[in-house]
Amino acid sequence: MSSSCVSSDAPHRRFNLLKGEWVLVSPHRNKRPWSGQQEAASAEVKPRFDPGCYLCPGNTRNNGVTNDDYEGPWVFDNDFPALLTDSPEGGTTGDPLFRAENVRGTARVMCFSERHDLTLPELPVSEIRKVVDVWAEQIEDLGARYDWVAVFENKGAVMGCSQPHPHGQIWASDFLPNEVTREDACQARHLAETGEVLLLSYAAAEASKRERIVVENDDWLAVVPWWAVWPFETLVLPRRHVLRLPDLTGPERDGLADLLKRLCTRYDNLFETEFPYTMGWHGAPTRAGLWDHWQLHAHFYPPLLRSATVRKFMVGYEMLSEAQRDLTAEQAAERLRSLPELHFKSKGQER
Ligand code: H2U
Ligand code: ZN
Repeated sequence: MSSSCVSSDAPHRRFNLLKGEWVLVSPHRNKRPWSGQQEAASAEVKPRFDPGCYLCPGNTRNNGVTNDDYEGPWVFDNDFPALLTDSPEGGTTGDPLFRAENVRGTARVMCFSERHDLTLPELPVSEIRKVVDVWAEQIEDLGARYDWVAVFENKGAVMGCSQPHPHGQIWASDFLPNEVTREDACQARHLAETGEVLLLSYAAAEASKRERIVVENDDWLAVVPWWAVWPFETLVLPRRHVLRLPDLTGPERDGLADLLKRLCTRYDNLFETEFPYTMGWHGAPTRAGLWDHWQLHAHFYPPLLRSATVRKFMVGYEMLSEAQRDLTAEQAAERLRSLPELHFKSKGQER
């Protein structure tokens, strides 16, 4: 930490400018013993195609619909969507103590590729680029009709992922969800107060400090953010001002595919496991409006703390007071930076 007034090895709080909230950092606590829950490590070898998988090409899903015989990314309507296209529109309870409003939306599932056995970092960069293109297409398509399009991936059973076939989700809604509303307000305030785009200034500052960078290339930066809450949380940022994924140029999409492969490979190599996380894209809302204060970014929120089986719990003080971490963002970035970019599963296969 560069500030002379805040000690990097004593308890301190850091401010998350994007969410407008503090996180308690307790680096002196790093060595506390652990005899709590361990997750079961999965060493399972998956087949290229699984006849029993609901998401593999040509298979029949739970509801009787047959999947396309697809190659590359493939999107289908979620059979159990949380939002419906034809539910009642626009009503509220009108009761200030018991507020509610009707909402509409839709949900889709996106298989990253036909391969049942390959997670995002195990796909070649050219295949990850196709995933980036489909993310952008989906935001463009649904963004024409909805205020917000959430593009995300829950990876690993520990994060509640229900299907082993590598996939993400897309939910579109006629409202702005809480996280987006908060980021919107914080970014708008920052522009109004400083005349600068928050995450553009932040990316430039991280690029020059070089304390929290995990991977970078000409167009992108992945950092453990100053205000990280999850042990190995990262923030993926373009270096240029970009509002939404569909605005990315071809070379920027290639750069993103390269960065995602390298970042997720480091994640997997950290504990030699398919590193679980929830990741997702935040870009300017697709509702009509002035969104110049926005900067496109992705959050990776991985739960693992000290091995493939020991996770961080957001409980106790965190649920009741505020988020807390022991490992500093700088230590986490250093750990991830020290890892190779050859995937642990390909060890011994390199030529
Ligand atoms: P996870 O990303 O958390 O694993 O969720 C998978 C989604 O896939 C989930 O929203 C959908 C579930 O509704 N799904 C289908 O639409 N059809 C199926 O046959 C299996 C799962
Ligand atoms: Zn499958």
